[in-house]
Amino acid sequence: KQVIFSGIQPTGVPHLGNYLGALQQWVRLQNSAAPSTKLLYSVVDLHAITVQQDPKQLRQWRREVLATLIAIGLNPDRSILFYQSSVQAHAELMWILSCTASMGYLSRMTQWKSKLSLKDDASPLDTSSKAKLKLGLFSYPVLQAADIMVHRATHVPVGEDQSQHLEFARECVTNFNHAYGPHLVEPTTITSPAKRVMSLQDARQKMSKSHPDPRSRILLTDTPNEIKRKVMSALTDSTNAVSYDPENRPGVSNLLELLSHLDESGRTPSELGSVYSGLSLKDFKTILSDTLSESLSTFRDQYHKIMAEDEGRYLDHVAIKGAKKARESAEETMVLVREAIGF
Ligand code: AQP
Repeated sequence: KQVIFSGIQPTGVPHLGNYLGALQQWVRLQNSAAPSTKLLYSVVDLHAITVQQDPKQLRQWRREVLATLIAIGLNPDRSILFYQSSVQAHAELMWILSCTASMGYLSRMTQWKSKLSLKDDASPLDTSSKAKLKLGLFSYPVLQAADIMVHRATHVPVGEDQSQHLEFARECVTNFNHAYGPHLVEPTTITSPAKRVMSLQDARQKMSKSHPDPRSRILLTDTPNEIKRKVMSALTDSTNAVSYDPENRPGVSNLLELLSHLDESGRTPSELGSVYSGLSLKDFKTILSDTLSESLSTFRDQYHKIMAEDEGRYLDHVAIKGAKKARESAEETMVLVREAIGF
């Protein structure tokens, strides 16, 4: 049986990178799935607290992210939408997997190293820097593995930045099954054509919710004016012409890639580079910002409608219903796991 699982952190309003890299694929999978396929999409709030969050803000972001999932087209009657912390089995399985997970493997994770600002060849950290590092941030991929395995997910649609974590999740399955028998399922990673959407302010960094410069990302809720301001101030280079050359012109190439992901006729970035080669950067950016505003307008309307309806606690209702179904789904696995371990 096919089971699709993925998650998004409630660390802010989702941006275009989240959408093109993952969320859009979640909707496609929902809409093309066979009736027997189980789909679970989680707002992974346990992951969000690996960095300290303001409780009021976190509660608000959870609602906003849940509203986003519905506004992009996920149907709570078809896909199970839930807050991760409502299903305790995620944390329980994480502990169990921790007992067979390799520290050495975890310490090689690129995301862990980048949070430490470590390069591959960096020297070891001193004692005071080590004291500031939190265990949760280090063991985050084990929780991610538990999220996937607790629902026996066969397919996990994520952005390319998560590939290494999925590889680790498969390693967790192997370790557990080797120790206790073949109870956990090995998941397959599904990546979107937009594998990695880059920052508007630095085309070598991925677009991210937590980057301090808000101009580096387009939020799905941005108004046409905000989109225009951000696109116009996107960092390009001193050549006032359009061409696709990711090596030498990363800024403008990133913008062409964005346009290509939104292009209804499916033109590649390099084809679009030729189509717009006669334009100034300013005119090209205007076309991109108009296309973005247009593409996000239906989402924006839906999102505001859902948030307005929330006076009637619509989102709470969705979350309660989703948590109940997700708990049932997780419990099916946990019964097998507890039995296999000897509990
Ligand atoms: N720039 C990106 N390009 C393509 N895919 C992306 N994803 C995130 N950024 C990009 C994918 O979006 C899904 C949800 O991401 P997440 O919120 O769980 O975590 P993240 O990868 O850590 O995203 P952010 O926006 O960078 O959050 P912060 O700043 O809080 O760390 C995932 O499938 C991810 O691959």
